[in-house]
Amino acid sequence: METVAAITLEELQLAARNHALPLEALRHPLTPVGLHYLLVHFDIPAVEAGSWRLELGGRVERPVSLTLEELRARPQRTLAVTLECAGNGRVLLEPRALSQPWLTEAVGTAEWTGTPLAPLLQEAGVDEEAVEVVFTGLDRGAQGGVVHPYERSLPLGEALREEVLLAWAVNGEPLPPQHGHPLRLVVPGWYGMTHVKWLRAITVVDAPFGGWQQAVGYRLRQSEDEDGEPVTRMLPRALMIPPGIPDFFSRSRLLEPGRCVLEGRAWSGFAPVERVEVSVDGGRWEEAELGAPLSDYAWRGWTYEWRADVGEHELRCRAADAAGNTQPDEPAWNLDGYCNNAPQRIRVTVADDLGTVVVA
Ligand SMILES: Nc1nc2c(c(=O)[nH]1)N[C@H]1C(S)=C(S)[C@@H](COP(=O)(O)O)O[C@H]1N2
Ligand SMILES: [Mo]
Repeated sequence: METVAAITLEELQLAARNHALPLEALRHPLTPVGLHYLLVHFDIPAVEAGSWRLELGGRVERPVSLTLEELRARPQRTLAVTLECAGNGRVLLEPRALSQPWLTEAVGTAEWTGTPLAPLLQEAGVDEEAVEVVFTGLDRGAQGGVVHPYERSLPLGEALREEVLLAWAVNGEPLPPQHGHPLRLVVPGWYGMTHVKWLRAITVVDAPFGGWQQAVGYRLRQSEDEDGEPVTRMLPRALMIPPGIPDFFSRSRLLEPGRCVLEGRAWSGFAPVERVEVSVDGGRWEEAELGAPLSDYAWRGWTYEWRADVGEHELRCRAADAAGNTQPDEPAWNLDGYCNNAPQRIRVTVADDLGTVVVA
């Protein structure tokens, strides 16, 4: 049996609310919405659909208040975007931060439909002193002993990128409650925390935003008294659909010997994925075949032909992007457990008669 330090009741409570992508769902290029990973810090807020408005203000010449109908009447764009939680891999760090205890599969890819943010900001007239844009959700709670709404900022230059959307639909349907109904921010390439759900306000500011989720949360630090670097874009990662069939409790895999086409998906928020490799039993990394990416901001499929022989095996996969980012063999530790993109490992028992296999 494999263990990590004992899971606390609080971690289990978070894990039961926030679910990951079942790995077999990697077979879908676009993740069906119910299978997309989910992360909600506080509660899913109650939204008054009739009176909801988006307030855009702060350091702009012409603040605006928009209904959903007004937003939907604006130019529309649909983009396939891969979202991954920055805490993905947290539970595999030692010692680990007490938070949502993700393994490796806090990811999903969907087609988000909305209106580009940049023209809205330009129409409102951003002041010369503006440096950041703050996005505020309707949800509130306490974290780190501080009560606050969920809110995050982006540097002005990032907020003005053409692919940044205010989205009201996912995979062609209105956003469901858990994914941000009625409107969420989508910032392709960035880790999940950036994509603020249940958006109620967008505020242009002339000084760096100091809210908890920005100044304390989502920073790579070794100790409490460090400021740390902010977490931004997704590091490369490849995931594999576990081959064969699972053992119920351990979820280790059972497979008959012979040719087995391993398949999975790989993404990076920095640059296109240009290589995926597979290693069997700690051996040489061998190149997988790449499929076409769904968009500039979404994962691409990969396949690798494995000759499975009878015995116990461990499979690993890893991705590298065109900017030179790779997946390290060992994760880089940080206090809050972000950005652990160490390679996924899958144990497989290969046997002629699966009915006789006893999983330890
Ligand atoms: N308002 C609000 N937005 C939020 C969050 C939240 O708790 N509240 N969680 C963030 C985090 S940490 C992640 S990883 C993504 C998850 O998006 P999803 O649940 O749609 O997959 O939403 C982000 N946006
Ligand atoms: Mo997250």
